[in-house]
This record gives sequence, structure tokens and C-alpha cells, in this order.
Amino acid sequence: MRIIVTTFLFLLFTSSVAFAHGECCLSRSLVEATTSDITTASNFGLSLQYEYTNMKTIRDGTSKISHNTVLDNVAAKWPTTSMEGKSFAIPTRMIMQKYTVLGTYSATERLQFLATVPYVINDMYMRHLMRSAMGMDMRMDMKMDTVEGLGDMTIMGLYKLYMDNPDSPTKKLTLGLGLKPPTGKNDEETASGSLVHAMMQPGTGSWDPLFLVNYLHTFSPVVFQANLLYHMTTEGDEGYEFGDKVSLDLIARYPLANYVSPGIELNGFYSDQDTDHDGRYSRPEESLLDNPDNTGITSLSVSPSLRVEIPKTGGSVDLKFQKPIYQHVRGTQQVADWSAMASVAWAF
Ligand SMILES: [Cu+2]
Repeated sequence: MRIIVTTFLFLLFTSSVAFAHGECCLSRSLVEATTSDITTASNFGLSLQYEYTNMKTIRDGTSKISHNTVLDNVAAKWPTTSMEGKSFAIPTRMIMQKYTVLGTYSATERLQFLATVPYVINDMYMRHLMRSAMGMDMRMDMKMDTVEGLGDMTIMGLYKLYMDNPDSPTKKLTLGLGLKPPTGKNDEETASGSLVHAMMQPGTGSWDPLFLVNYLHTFSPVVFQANLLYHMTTEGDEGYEFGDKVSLDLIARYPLANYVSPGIELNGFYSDQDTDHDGRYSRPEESLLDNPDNTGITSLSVSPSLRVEIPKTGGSVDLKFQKPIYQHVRGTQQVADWSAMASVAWAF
């Protein structure tokens, strides 16, 4: 039973779908972790997860806007001729991949520690609009060099404040306090020597506290959970400060058969506007992405999931698909169209 519960916890924990810094956060895995029964795990746990996020759509507020319309609007504001010419770049597609290793350790019946270590691979395709000094316009598509590396890890302590039954709680309240140290690089540069977009960097450069509240309630056989995570961002060492992030996840899981559990989630997410204190990442005249005015989002997503336990072992496999159903952005931003996640977990 312990093994199953632990596995269940891991699955929840590991069924994380992450977006770019803008749309979601590195601490996303923690949300998933704490929405699981991970807090009842008795020993150690380990999991490896893979996430794939596809971003293509550009939104202006809540409306979709085509890539070329964004460029048309920029071109319309430029002077017909200018001495030095003009250029403006927008993202046309971004693919974010992330591998995360997650470990948990139960210190006491009520206190548990967890840590996540991500490795990120970010690819971006962009379209450039250029106007020559003579007033000739040209559009050109290009792919940026891949940015990859260790991301920001997270460590967190989880304390079970209330359980109706310590052995197999049907009601449980958990509080979490965590820290995200800046283990990922945030000063990756392009071939031309300028800083890569802040949102595309593997790390943020900041030490951020994390606060979490999780409530689990079982209406047998369905397990419901509500998870609230507040990621209080601080200024990074390069002067860039990502906006504070709040996520609220509502989760229902239904054990259909012995080893199979489908689930459904509603994921609410809010991210405040970024601030580029020293202006090192900002080039608002030349790039849609490098402009803190185009940061901050409110979104709502739906995520069907499926967990399959490997019989007679502490192992399990989890699959999840996340589809945003509402996105409101500040300014004009590229948003996530969908994400997919797969993970393998072991409980010991
Ligand atoms: Cu780019």
C-alpha cells in the first residue's frame, strides 16, 4: 500500500508540464509534486520526467494575431526612409524541452523534502522584418542557435499540518516552503554577442522563495486536490526580474482499474510583468520578445492525464497533455499552444 501511495505521489509530483519562464515557471514541477500524495511517501523517491512545449500562436491581449500582421503593424509605424534602416524580429515558433530529475526524502511522518534538477533545451524560430535606408522592406526567417543547459533547481520542505488519518489520509492539508537558487545560466549570448532573450535563458539568476498550500480530499474512489503555489521572484544578478507567479491547480483522479488511473486537471496561472532593471535584455524597438511590456499572462488550461503502475514494483509511468483554453497576455506575446509530458517514477 505504501508503495502504491508513494508511487501515486510521485506521479502527481512528476506530472509536470512546464512552459517558458513567461507562461509558466521552473517551479511548475513542485506544483505537480505537492498535488500528489507525495507527502505520505515514507522513504525515498526518484523520478525522471520529460516535457515538450510547443509555442506558435501570438496573442494581443486575448486575440490571436498572425505573425505577418504583427510585422505589418510595426512597418506601418516606421518612417518611409531613414538613414540607418530599421529591423524588427518576432518569434514564429518556440519549442521548449525539459528533462527533470526529482528526488524526495521523508525526514519524519510529517516533514518531507524534495528537490528538482532540470535540464532545458530551447529552440526558437524567428521572422525578421528589415527596411533599408532606401525604404525597401524584406522579411527573413531564421532559426536561433539552440540554448541548452542546466536550469534552476528547486528545493522544498513540505509539512503536513493536518491529516484525518496518518496511515492513509482522506483529508490532508500540506504547507510548503521552498527556494529556487540560480543554478542555471542566465547570460547565454547569441553569435553576435548580445544576450539571448531572458525567457529563453536556462536560468533566471535569482534566488526566489516559494510558498505552497495543498489540500487533498477523497470522495472515494475519486481523489480531489487543490494546490496553490506562489513563486515570489526577485531580481537576478544580470538585473532582470521575472514577474511573480501564482498558480492554482484543481485535480481529480479516478482509479479505474488496479493499475490504471485517468485524471483531469484545471490549471490556473498568473504571471506578473517582468522588470529589466538595467535594461540589458531589452531592445523594444527591434524585438517583440525583448520588451518587458510584453510580459505577464493570465491563463487557464485543461490537462487530461493517465497513470499506469508497473505491477509488483514501485515503478509507474505517467502521461499528460496540457491545452490552454484561455490566455490573456499583457501587450503582444507568443503563447503555448500545447504541452505534453511523460515521466517514469520509482518509489523506495
Ligand atoms: Cu529569438
